[in-house]
Amino acid sequence: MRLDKTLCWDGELTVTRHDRETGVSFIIRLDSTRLGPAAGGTRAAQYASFGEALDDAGRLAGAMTVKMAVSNLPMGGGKSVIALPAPRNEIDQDTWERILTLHAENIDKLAGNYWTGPDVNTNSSDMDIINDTTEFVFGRSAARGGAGSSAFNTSLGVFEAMKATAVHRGLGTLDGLTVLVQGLGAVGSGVADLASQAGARLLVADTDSERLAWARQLGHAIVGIDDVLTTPCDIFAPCAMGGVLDSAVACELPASAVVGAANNVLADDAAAEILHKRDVTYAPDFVTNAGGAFHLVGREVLGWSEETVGARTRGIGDTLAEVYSLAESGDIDTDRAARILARRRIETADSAPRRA
Ligand code: HCI
Repeated sequence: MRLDKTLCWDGELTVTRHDRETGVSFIIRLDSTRLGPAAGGTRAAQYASFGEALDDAGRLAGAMTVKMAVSNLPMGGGKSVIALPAPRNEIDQDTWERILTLHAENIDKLAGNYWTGPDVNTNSSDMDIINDTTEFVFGRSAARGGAGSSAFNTSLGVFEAMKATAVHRGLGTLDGLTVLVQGLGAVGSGVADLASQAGARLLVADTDSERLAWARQLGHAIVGIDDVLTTPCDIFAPCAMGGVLDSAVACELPASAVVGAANNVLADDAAAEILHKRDVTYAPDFVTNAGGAFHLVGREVLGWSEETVGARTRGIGDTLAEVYSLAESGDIDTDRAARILARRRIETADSAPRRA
């Protein structure tokens, strides 16, 4: 039997469902429950094929596994994809609520082995709707007893990662450095704010004209979306979609470092190695963007105060320093080094899988 390559995935479980009425396909992938129940957000997007949606869910679930492990959080990795038949903004509220409810039914059947949360195109209000059907959801609104949006804390973690990376590179503080932020959504705009307050010169790119007007008002310089990967800067911060750095881009990127918020920034296996050879410091995305997980898991599972969430998020700088040190001593790329640290944590965990 010849298997489709998207099915050759070494995670633990894939659940799929199709809804004829809306034309939506649902995918939940549990990459690993070794450290605890699999957790990871629900992404709603259009995909060219079901295979691409499966592949995306698998890669994103895998990123959650290493993120939780390297961040020392007692959760595994999973992710959901809701593959839409039309752009999200063309779906009316009743249809959207039906979609979320069907997704919530699927989550509920997994009986706590998978916990969802907000991701691209889903927010706290959507988590409230999911919570009408299942309890296994992070990031509900505060009114519903949830921790709300994790965007600010994610931005804070990326900012800490930028500071640690600048020090590692011998660039000192962010004051006077040029930071290019790609994507001014909730997380990217927060990163731009924090870097600007620290004295960085901001270059920003987005497809949305309102967001660009906001940036212009703050005095940031605008870079065209087609020029992002060829504009010189000290730190490139990809905060939009993943997959922006393939090998060809890695060969040319005119930056000293890459420190962003997007999940799965690297588009192929060789990109990290190429950046390493060119002495471009790559801060692994699953280390830098863990602030969201600290906020959600910290507040909702571990009972942390805001202060503890803040302290653990600032610790992202220390984790990165560990990654850089391991990469240097082994002359390996930073993505590999961070995966080694994650694997160590997974391998030294209790042999019995834990439940919530
Ligand atoms: C993320 O890191 O992608 C968001 C954090 C998160 C953590 C747990 C469940 C859903 C989302």
